[in-house]
Amino acid sequence: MKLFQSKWFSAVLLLGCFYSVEGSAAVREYWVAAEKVQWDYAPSGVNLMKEKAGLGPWGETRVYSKYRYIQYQDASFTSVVPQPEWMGILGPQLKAEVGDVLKVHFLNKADKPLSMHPHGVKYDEDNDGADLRGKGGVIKPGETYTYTWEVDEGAGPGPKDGSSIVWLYHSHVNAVQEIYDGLIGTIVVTQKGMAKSAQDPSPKDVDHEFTTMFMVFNEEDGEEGGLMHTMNGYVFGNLQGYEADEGDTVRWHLVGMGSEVDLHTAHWHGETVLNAGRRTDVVNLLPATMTTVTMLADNPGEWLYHCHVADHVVAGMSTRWKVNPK
Ligand SMILES: [Cu+2]
Repeated sequence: MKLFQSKWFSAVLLLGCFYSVEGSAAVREYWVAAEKVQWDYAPSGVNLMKEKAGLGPWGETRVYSKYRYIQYQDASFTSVVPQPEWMGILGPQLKAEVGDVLKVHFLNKADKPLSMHPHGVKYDEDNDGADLRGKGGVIKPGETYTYTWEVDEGAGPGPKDGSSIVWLYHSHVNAVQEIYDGLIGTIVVTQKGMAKSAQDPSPKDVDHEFTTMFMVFNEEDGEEGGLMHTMNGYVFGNLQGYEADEGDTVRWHLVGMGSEVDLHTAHWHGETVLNAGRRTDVVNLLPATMTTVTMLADNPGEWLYHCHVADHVVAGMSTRWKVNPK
């Protein structure tokens, strides 16, 4: 059943990305809207790591008004492409293989000017999604803009990387505010020749690609109860759904965001990872760090996965992930 669910998810995600060929390049089209939402940092209502400890000051207000990037099936922007549970507040994961072109049709369904600015991929000024000079820098409410991003060699894995790497995208009209709003997501680029198929650019040598963003959202001008120490927008184990089977190869795409408080050290219990050829079980992240590591999930169990910074753990930056036995 679990296997069936994960296959169903990837099929839907494939439907959500329209694949075509122009000349020699594969074009991958996505439809993404920015929308105002209500976000619950702990939808279970409890501390799932230590129930008796409660949610502390962070549980006094759990729901805040946020913005999110939401993926739609097509240009009608009517049916939402469902995301795996573990993606949390992140926008859709835009996937491509080196040599492809990403076309992202952006609709601003929110109440202020917004944009999409990508890291890593190649763009001209009109497709930078930032600054006032390019056409894509400021998209007003109700307007649509199509960003064209070239996934060239410089956007792909380097000699010491695995077969795929992660890049951020985020709104960049008032970038600081909009990242804290929740307008952030990732792009994953697979090495040329390593895609599963023409339609699915995920790397063929891994079974799962999980993404985690470590960031402290600042909801109440620095008041402790509004400093939400999140993994993908969730606190105290409310981030659910990281699950692999014994023997699977798992790729973890890690990103950090925020300010000086955002020095994070992602730590998995139960397994180690390869980080650009080095073996570890802790990966350090600073704001806008993008790191991809690979794990052989060979140790069944339900394991902790948390930031190792002392006061971040206490404030809820932790969850669990699972390796099912064969
Ligand atoms: Cu941390």
